[in-house]
Amino acid sequence: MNAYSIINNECKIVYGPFFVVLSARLSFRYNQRMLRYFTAGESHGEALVANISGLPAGVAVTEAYIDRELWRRQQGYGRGGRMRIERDHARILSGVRHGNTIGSPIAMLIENRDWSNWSESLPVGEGDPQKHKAVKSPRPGHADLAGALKYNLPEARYILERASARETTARVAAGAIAKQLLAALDIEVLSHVIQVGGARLSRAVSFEELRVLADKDEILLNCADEESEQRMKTEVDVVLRTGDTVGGVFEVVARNVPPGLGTYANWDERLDGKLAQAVMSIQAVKAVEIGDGVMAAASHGSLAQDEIGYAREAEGSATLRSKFTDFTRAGNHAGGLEGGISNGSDIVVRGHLKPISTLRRPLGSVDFASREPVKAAYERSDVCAVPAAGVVGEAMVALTLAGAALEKFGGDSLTELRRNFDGYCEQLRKF
Ligand code: EPS
Repeated sequence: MNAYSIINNECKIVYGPFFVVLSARLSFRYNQRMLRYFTAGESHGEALVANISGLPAGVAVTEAYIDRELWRRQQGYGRGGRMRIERDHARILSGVRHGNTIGSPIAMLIENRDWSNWSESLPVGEGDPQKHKAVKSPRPGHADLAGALKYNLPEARYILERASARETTARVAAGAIAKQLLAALDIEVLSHVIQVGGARLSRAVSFEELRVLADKDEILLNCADEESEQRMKTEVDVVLRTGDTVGGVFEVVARNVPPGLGTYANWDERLDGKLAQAVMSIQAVKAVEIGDGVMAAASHGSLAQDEIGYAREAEGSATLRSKFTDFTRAGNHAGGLEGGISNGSDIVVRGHLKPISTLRRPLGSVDFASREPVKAAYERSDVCAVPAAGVVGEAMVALTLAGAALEKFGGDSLTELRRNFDGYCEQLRKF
């Protein structure tokens, strides 16, 4: 017999002797407690929506904290005119009462202020076709052409509406909830910019400096070193003058993540793989690096690993020690992940962004209708969004770590989660 069926949300593949194994594995994975989230909304539609489900009850959540994260995402030198229109605010519609999660799905709504300029050209109903603003020639590097081919649409308006990085507003709102859960476990997630164009951060930056950056009320390029930040600004000035765009690298650092999140047991359960997918999914990110991954590829094994010591024996010589065990590490080339498992050091994930694909001095393209060569469409855009992408990176890392923590520690209330977490920390201390 060879049959495939979905019964009561449980996937069963029936194929002779494999029945039991496959059935057990699939239903176990399906029933695992999982943090789930998704977003909806178009760049110039009425609003963005974020949904997040699977959080325990009792996590303190404030709209003010979410709005601060949304504000941080809107900042940075090189943003376009749109950011002068929007004042992002997340309105929580469900799942939070009296300042705490209640264990139910959380829904949030973020209005697009720009909608008032688009309500006639992008109506939900049929509207007046004369008012439609078509995107007549696809931009190289944007989703325009691939999307139009895929969805069989004659031009790229609907493609850019959803592919636009405006969508990351909703991810940051969901990430802010995940951060508030992680804060209840003393885990912090922050970011900074380490490169814009050819200008690189010239020195090591402490976690304390990242905290100071996150608290600033004026953000230039979200770089902790002033001299490096000025060089980065010069890179943006050049493209502002020339009608071009510039990319760069952001780094997300997560502190106090206990050793043991994620596993090598199955390829899709590796935490490094999950983090890579989460960060790679951010618009314009073309490479993700964990720790010193890129440099390590050109290095020797003796230099690329982080030697292990023990606090009692290695007094003075050890450089890094987490709060979870007395094992020490001589460095953190691994970016806090070994074998797909967190190892107790800071988790360090870098997102490498290509330059934004909407150029004021447009590149060559083809007119969708005539197929004649033309310049790519230009719509108001940013010329550099690396600091903003860093804040989105924080959100994606926070959501991934919150999911991994909930899978490991479970619990329907924060009290239960914290008890499981504390019990595990006690086990680590006694190891
Ligand atoms: C984007 C184009 C610009 C950016 C936008 C991403 O929007 P608009 O076309 O409305 O000027 O500002 O990013 C945001 C709106 C945002 O909130 O980050 C694009 O095409 O990807």
